[in-house]
Amino acid sequence: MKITDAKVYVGGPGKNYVTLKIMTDEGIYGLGDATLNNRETLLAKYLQDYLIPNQIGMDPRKSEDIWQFFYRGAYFRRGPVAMAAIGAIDMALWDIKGKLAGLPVYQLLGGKSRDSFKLYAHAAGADLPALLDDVARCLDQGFRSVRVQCGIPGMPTASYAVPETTDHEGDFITDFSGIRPKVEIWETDKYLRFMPGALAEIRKTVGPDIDILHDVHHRLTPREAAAFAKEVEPVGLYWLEDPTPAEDQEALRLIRQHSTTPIAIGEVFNSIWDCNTLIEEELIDFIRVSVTYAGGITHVRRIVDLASLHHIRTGFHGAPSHSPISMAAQAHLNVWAPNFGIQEYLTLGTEACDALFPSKHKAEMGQMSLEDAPGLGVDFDEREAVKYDYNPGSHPVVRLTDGTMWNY
Ligand code: GCO
Ligand code: MG
Repeated sequence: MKITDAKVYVGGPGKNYVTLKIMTDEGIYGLGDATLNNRETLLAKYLQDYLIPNQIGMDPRKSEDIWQFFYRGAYFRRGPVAMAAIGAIDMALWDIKGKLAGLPVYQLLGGKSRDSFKLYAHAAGADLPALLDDVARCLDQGFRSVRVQCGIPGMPTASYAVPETTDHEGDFITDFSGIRPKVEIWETDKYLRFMPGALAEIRKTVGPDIDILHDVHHRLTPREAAAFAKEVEPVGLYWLEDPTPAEDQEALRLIRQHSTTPIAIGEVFNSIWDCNTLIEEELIDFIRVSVTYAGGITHVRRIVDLASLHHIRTGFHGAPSHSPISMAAQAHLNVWAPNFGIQEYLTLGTEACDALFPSKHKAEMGQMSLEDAPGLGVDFDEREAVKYDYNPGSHPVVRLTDGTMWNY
């Protein structure tokens, strides 16, 4: 069996999804997602100019050897662009493998450990009453686990993932007005004074049975994060996410020494080498990698296995940047993983998105379940794809009040 060709498409409804389609001489094709938020065209170029020409003629069943070829063979290893490209190829090869075997991918991983798995939603508000309304909206939709982000009183702009106004709608992280980012101003002191009380208020409102998650988005120093994690212990958070910049694995030691609040980290990690210290020293509770940014099913499975030796559960990244293809790849891992924790889920299921990526997988009442189709169980409609083009966008950047650049 041979790979005969591969194509890359960029675009989608409200998102620049980067979709890879690998064709074979047996008529079976596989689909992968290489969407890297706000850097999408780089992935298309990298795949088209370097990886696809190398793939033609390879046996698609040798997914391990192909993974090693692109990882070791690149010499300049890792990084988000390289790993998302390998990730897309790897997903597509598992899709092909499943279709060849006539089995859903989870069966190739070891079968189901659960029939459906828990999802968490995002709630945000420009102030606490608006946030509580948004939490109520998530609970009405059936979610029992909600990530909460709140505007901080006195902060001159909205903080991470929070809308400027109380009457917002949709995904406001990426700004599609152009490539130049808006500037958010961050004030740590105001955040540290306000957020613990807000989290306590949310717990009082929702009661003990709802999982509350909160994302600090890399904004604190290790000492500040340790103090914050300790202070919010009575809230009983499901997790505190990215308390410090993720590239410093050692920073988590201080937080761990001072607090038992569960810590989740890893959405920006590209490989096992970004989280092996965190996992082996048991400094975190949830690993947040994604199949797109961390090299596909082949590599993420290794991270999940290492984590399972250390009581660490999965909590894969699922921001709207992921297409239904990588969300399905993660879903197959989620129904299998003995150490599954939770899955981030933002409603992808608009009519336009469903038309572009037809699938029968179901996400409802805060749970996701998989249809038993061979492979990943998601298709890609090329007639729909021609409706979309690349649309430049950006995240905000963050500065302190004196102008110093800070972490988004
Ligand atoms: C999350 C993340 C995202 C990122 C986004 C960046 O927890 O969902 O923090 O919202 O900000 O993926 O592109
Ligand atoms: Mg996050």
